Amino acid sequence: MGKFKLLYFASKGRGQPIRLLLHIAGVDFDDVNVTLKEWKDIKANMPHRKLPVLEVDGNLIPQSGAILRYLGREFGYYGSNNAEKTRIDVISGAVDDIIFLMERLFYNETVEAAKENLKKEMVSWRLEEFLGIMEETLKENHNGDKCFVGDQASLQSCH
Ligand SMILES: N[C@@H](CCC(=O)N[C@@H](CS)C(=O)NCC(=O)O)C(=O)O
Repeated sequence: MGKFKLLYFASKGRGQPIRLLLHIAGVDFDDVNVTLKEWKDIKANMPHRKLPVLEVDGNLIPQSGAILRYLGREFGYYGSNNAEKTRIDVISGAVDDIIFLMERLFYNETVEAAKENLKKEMVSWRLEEFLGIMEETLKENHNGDKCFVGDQASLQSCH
């Protein structure tokens, strides 16, 4: 297997869980920080026209969730049985929900009033509810004394 190359912007966002997983798996990789100027030139050639993209052996893999699961399967961070894999997918789904909301807050809401409402909604109940669900979920495994799934870190530990 060739060296991995991660293309993303110089921010945490959807690229950071992938960086963290590559680090905890001890994988040597090129962490390419694409500038907005460079992005304009390469966007048309990127699958799904979005970043992150993981390049391996000449193949370009888009979609952060697919990349994380690919690396999880490759390096043993995607649970050890179907129940653990499902638990990882469930937690990743909850994280996706909150990321979707945050993206609306930071990037898509152009009208200031709408932004303010969204901020209130986010802080007053969505975030609180999300953290409550995460706490419940953590406690389901070894009473919250270890990690979210099984006995070791898995791909969703990187979110
Ligand atoms: N579902 C995709 C979403 C990717 C995405 O929205 N990427 C943003 C940055 S976080 C992007 O590439 N924005 C630049 C653009 O759309 O031109 C994933 O999880 O990878």
